[in-house]
Amino acid sequence: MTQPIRVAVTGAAGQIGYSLLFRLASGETFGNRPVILQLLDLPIPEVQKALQGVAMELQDCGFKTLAGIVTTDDPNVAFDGVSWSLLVGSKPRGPGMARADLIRENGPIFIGQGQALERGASDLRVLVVGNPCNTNCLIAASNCNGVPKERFFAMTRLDENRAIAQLANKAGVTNAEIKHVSVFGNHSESMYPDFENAMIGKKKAASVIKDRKWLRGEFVAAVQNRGKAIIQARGKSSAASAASAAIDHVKDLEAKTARGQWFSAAVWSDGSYGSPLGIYTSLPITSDGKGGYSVVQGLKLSSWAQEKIRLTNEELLSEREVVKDLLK
Ligand code: NAX
Repeated sequence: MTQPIRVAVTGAAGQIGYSLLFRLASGETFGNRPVILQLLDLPIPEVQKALQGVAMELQDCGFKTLAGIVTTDDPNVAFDGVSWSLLVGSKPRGPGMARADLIRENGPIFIGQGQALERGASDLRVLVVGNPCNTNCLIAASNCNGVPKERFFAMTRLDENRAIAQLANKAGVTNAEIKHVSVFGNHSESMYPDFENAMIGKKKAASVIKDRKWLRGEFVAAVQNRGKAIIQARGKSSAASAASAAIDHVKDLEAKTARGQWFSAAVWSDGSYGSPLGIYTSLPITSDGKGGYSVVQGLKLSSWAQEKIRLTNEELLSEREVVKDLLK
C-alpha cells in the first residue's frame, strides 16, 4: 500500500481551513496517495470544539484518500512526520492596527512553530499563508534548524490568480489563455504583478490590451487592493480563493512544471531581479517535481517595473528590521 502523506494545517478551525481541508483530503491535491491531516488550532475550548466539528465533517465526506485525522493544540504533534505544512493560523489585523503592530503580534507564533517544524519528514515543505506571510515565513525558516531555507514558501499565488483574472476580464478571454504572469515582492499592497512578460494566447498581453495607462494604473492597483475590496464586499477576508491558491501552490510544487510555464511564490531570495538577499520575496519559479524549484531567469522588465520591484523589496527589508530580534 502507498505510504500516506502527512499534511499539517494550522488555523484549521478558521475560514480558510474550512475551504482548504476538504480539497487536501479528497484526492484533488495528492492524487490517489492517502492523506493524514494533522490539524492545529489554539488551546481554547471553543476553538478545539469547532476543530472537532470540522474533523467530523471530513469523516462524513467518506473520502477514500483520507487515511487519518489528528486534531491538536500542540505544534509538536501537528508537525510530526509531515511532508507539507500549511501555516494558515495567525491573528487577523484589527481595526486601526498598523502593519508593524500586526508583524510584532503574529511574529512570535512563527518562532515556536518554526522550532516544531524540525519534527517534519525529510521531504518537508512549508507554505506560510498567515499574514504578513513573507515575514512570518522568514521567522519560521530562521527558527527551524536543519531544514533548508528553500523548503519554505510564502503564498503569493492568490495575487497571481487575481492578476490573471483581471487580464482575462479586460481582454475578454478565458483565464486559460493567460500565462507568464509573475508576482514580485511582498504579499501586501506594495506587490508588483508583472504584465510586461504576460501572454494572452500567443501574443504579449500589452499588444492585446493596448491601454498602457490601465495596465500601469488600474490593473496593478486592482491586484494590490483586491484583498481590501473582498473585505468591503463580503464583510470577511478572502477565504475560498485563498484556499484555492494554496491548493494550486502545493499541486504545482508536487508536479514537474510543464515546459514554458511558471508560477509565483515567495521564496528565499537568490538575488534574482535585484531582490535583496536574506528575505522571502515573490519570484516566478518552476518545480522539478522532486522537491526542488528554480527561479525563472531572463525576464525583461522596464525600468518602471524594476523600480516597483525595488520598492516592494524595500518594504520586506523594513519588515525584517521590525522582527530582527525574532530571527536566529
Ligand atoms: P480566521 O480568523 O478565520 O482563522 C484563523 C485561525 O487561526 C483561527 O481558527 C485561529 O484560532 C487560528 N490561530 C490563531 N493563532 C494561531 C496559532 N498560534 N496557532 C494555531 N492556530 C492559530 O482567518 P482566515 O480567514 O482563515 O485567515 C488566516 C490567515 O490568512 C490570516 O492571517 C489572513 O490575513 C491570511 N491570508 C493570507 C492570504 C495570502 O494570500 N497569503 C490571503 C487570505 C488571507 O488574508
